[in-house]
Amino acid sequence: MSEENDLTAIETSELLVIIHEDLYDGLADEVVEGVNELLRRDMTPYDTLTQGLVAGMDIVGADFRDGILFVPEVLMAAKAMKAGMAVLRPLLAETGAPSIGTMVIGTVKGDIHDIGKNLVTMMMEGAGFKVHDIGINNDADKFIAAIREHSPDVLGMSALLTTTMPYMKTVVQGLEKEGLRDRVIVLVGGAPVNAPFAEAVGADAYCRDASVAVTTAKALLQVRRNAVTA
Ligand code: B12
Repeated sequence: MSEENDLTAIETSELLVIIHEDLYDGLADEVVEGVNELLRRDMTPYDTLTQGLVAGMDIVGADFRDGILFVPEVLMAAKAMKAGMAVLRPLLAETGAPSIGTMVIGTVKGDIHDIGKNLVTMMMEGAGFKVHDIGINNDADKFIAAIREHSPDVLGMSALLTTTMPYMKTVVQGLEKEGLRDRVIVLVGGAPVNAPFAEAVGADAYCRDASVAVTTAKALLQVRRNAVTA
């Protein structure tokens, strides 16, 4: 976005394209500017996130896959994405919803991808969950320690690599060994994960995106609470 551009004069559809391009080019300040302009136009924080940032990251992902972009460029794009997310985070969390449950979330061992996990955290917080984010590259012991510390209703694990996703099973087995498995609802996600895989590793559900994570967590929590009171 060049400095001469007056964002306020641009159609929203075109502004979205500009944001995607700025994200692609790793221009964090410009992405933030674009996000603020969408919000000024009364686009909801959720639509700004999905149509502005996530859609932009999809383009980055496709070009990374096709060998058009490389790690340094993708890192810059990820930084720009995070800068945009930082603007939206408080707005998404600002629903005033009372705390409806607790979650521990982390990316599994060997994996440093955290954008999707951070998005899930933001959406879950926005839905009224208290979320303890234990970050990236977590081995089973770290997940287990966090569960002991926070006694969450929900455990979320993220993996973006086919080489790291099997580690989710190691974590679930660790929980079983420690007698913790039945205490938490286990949700798994990340681009290579799917429902049959979630079942195979002993998770309760696979969630394709952050909003599915919210609805799934709420639904499974309700089932669990009904079972306790029945
Ligand atoms: C950004 C990115 C990076 C950045 C990460 C920056 C960061 N801070 O996260 C950097 C440059 C560091 C990186 C590094 C690497 N990457 Co990378 N990366 C990506 C990229 C382009 C986008 C991922 C992303 O952020 N997407 C946007 C978010 C919003 O989507 P998402 O993560 O899928 O999350 C959503 C859902 O999946 C779900 N979800 C995610 N987690 C969870 C968790 C729970 C509990 C729930 C319920 C839901 C959920 O909800 C989220 C929000 O809606 C993907 C391409 C892709 N298509 O995924 C490749 C990709 C994942 N990377 C890939 C590779 C190969 C690598 C490297 C090995 C490259 C290298 N040669 O070094 C390294 C590995 C580093 C490591 N050890 O982890 C491959 C993986 C291939 C494979 N089959 O395993 C991909 C698919 C690209 C490709 N096609 O080649 N990467």
